[in-house]
Amino acid sequence: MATKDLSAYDINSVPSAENMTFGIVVAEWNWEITSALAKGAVATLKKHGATDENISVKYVPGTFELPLGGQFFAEMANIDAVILLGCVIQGETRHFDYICEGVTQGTVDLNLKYNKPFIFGVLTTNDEQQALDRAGGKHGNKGDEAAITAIKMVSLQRSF
Ligand code: DLZ
Repeated sequence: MATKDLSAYDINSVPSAENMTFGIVVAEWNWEITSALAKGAVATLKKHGATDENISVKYVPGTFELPLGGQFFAEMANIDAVILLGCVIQGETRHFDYICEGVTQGTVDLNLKYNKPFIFGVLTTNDEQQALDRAGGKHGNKGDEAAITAIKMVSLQRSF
């Protein structure tokens, strides 16, 4: 799968998601962008066979809250993989750095603690245009890519 441009990925290289269950956590901050990521992720999961009943979408206020939202899924539902979707845009203060550090380490911790895939679908950009370019714009939709990564990781886990 191409990492820069999803239009180049080989659809046949993606396993069927027919019997897989997914949680998606979406940050409400930068909603125009995160809602586009979520739309892409859901459409891609369904394109590969996931059913509506097997996709659960929940919302958290900001990207910083994504790991806890993911943990709620891990603790409370029978979910094969969780996709975390957010968008952090560089501002004038160091808030950007703290949010990015928190969500990154939090996501790593979830993967290892629960031994299941928590997919990092967070855009970390210098400005809004860069984010729009990656949420259905000229660089594709990173929500699609997160969905494919989730399917592949569930399939990998099942292969062991
Ligand atoms: C506070 C804040 C700021 C300044 N910027 C963003 C951002 O660009 N993207 C995002 O998802 N969230 C942002 N937030 C909110 C934090 O993620 C978090 O919701 C608050 O700090 C409360 O914990």
